[in-house]
Amino acid sequence: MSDCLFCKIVKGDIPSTKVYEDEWVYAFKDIQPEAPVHILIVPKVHLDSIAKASEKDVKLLGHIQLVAAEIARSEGLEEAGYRLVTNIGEDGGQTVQHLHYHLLGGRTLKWPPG
Ligand code: DGP
Repeated sequence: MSDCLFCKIVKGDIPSTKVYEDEWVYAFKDIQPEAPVHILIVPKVHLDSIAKASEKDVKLLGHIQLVAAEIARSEGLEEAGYRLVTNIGEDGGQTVQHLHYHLLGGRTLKWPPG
């Protein structure tokens, strides 16, 4: 999508601090970190949110979660734990309409979130 912020970041049209990249996925540091480690993991193809995913996306979605675990490992979060979360829609707190998972860690996270 030409006017999508995260599509522009994936393409390199808007700068970001890259953490990981492969054929399907791009991961970068969140511009407004809510924890010492706050990384966004996005598919390179545009999908509005998990609510718009379908059976054809199953492999991609599984891949994203394994990538998230690998990034968490490389950030040294595995032992203490971390959170992987995706916001959906207005009430879910989604502000960017391109599917993204927040990987948060480096401090004790409260539950439930606000
Ligand atoms: P959400 O509220 O779940 O849609 O999360 C969107 C996140 O995207 C939010 O934590 C802030 C982050 N963000 C917004 N604009 C930019 C940007 O231009 N660069 C980076 N790195 N992160 C951004």
